Amino acid sequence: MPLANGFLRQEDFSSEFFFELGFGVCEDCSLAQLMQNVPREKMFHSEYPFVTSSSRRMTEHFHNWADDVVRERLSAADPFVVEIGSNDGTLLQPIAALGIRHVGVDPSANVAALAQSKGINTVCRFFDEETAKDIVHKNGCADVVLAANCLCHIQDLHSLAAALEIVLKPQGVLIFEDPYLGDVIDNVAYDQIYDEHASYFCILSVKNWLSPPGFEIVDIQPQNVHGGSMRYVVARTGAHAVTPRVSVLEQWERRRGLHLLETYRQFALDVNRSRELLLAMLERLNKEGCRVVGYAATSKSTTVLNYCGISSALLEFISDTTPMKHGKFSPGMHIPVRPHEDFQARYPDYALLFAWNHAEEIINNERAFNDAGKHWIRYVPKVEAF
Ligand code: JHZ
Repeated sequence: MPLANGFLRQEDFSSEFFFELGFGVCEDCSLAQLMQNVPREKMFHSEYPFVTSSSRRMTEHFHNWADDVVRERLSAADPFVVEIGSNDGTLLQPIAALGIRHVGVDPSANVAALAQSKGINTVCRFFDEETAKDIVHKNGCADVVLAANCLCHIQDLHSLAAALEIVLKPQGVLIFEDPYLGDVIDNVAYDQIYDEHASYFCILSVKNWLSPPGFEIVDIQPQNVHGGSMRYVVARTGAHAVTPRVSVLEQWERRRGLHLLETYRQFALDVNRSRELLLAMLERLNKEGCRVVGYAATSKSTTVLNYCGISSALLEFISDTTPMKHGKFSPGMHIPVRPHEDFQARYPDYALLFAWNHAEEIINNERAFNDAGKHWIRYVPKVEAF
């Protein structure tokens, strides 16, 4: 597999980086994880092409979350908030606008600069123990540490726990959100598996990871974004009351077998079947002479295109709204990425929805596409055209 966000120019095809994408689960701690990690500097750098605010729905989601944090968690005098993986500052923006002390941490210089340009205090580096010490030295410890779709990107979870011990106040909370393993398995959302996502969390694995260093999950809140995410509220053991929701979900995970190898063997069969069905549909449409275009050059699309072997013979181009991706080619399969205007200028017969997680927002924005008698193709939770 190539890098999920490794959109590249033609002159860079010959030096493209590949690695073996393997997905496994630890029978001791239940952590679903990549079997081989890519060096972090290869993925997060000064040309990181994903910008959080690329979805209006996600921007609303993050602003609502920030409002909840301000209302429920920042009653201390002169509170201080840290965000790990702050990208363009979308989540911190409402907090910064209230004059609350904050710092965002992100290793990708281009997105960190976007946040800085909006007045969000941002340090451009990886979050680890050294970064935590520096933050505490300059600002004191944090009341709240936030992380949105970020902790699953951090490969060394033990070092991360040590950094959290350094940065959090005794009564402080870590609130993080990541795609939920239960939804990945249930919806056969295998495209969530790619280089950046080192871990695929559930209650069972988060508990096993964070209990030894002295933390516990005090609350969980399922989120209807990115195809099913989980928000975990974590505190030092005994510091806050634990809601019954945590054990209810843990029991469901055991019944669902998220700790059992046989669950993942079945998942592998389901993933294989999904590939067969999608390829069969694309090949049939190709034979019938239909034009098919990809919609949104997501990180997830890299897994689907390369795993299924979908080339530009089956997919004319991929439409995307991110200027940094335009004129480049998709990682591995080298399908051209073009501006959204090219999609609108001449509708294809079918659009393969790589951003199925934003389906509601996109289908609503593109009503004219369906009205013109054109069709979407989706492959999560099942392969279908509509
Ligand atoms: P989207 C990213 O994954 C990367 P991706 C990251 N690794 C992660 O963990 C998840 O987010 C959470 C385009 N788009 O949000 C813009 C349109 O073209 O599913 C972006 O290129 N039109 C941090 O990349 C891409 O989709 C639209 O109307 O899978 C973003 O895709 C919309 C809404 C998006 O994330």
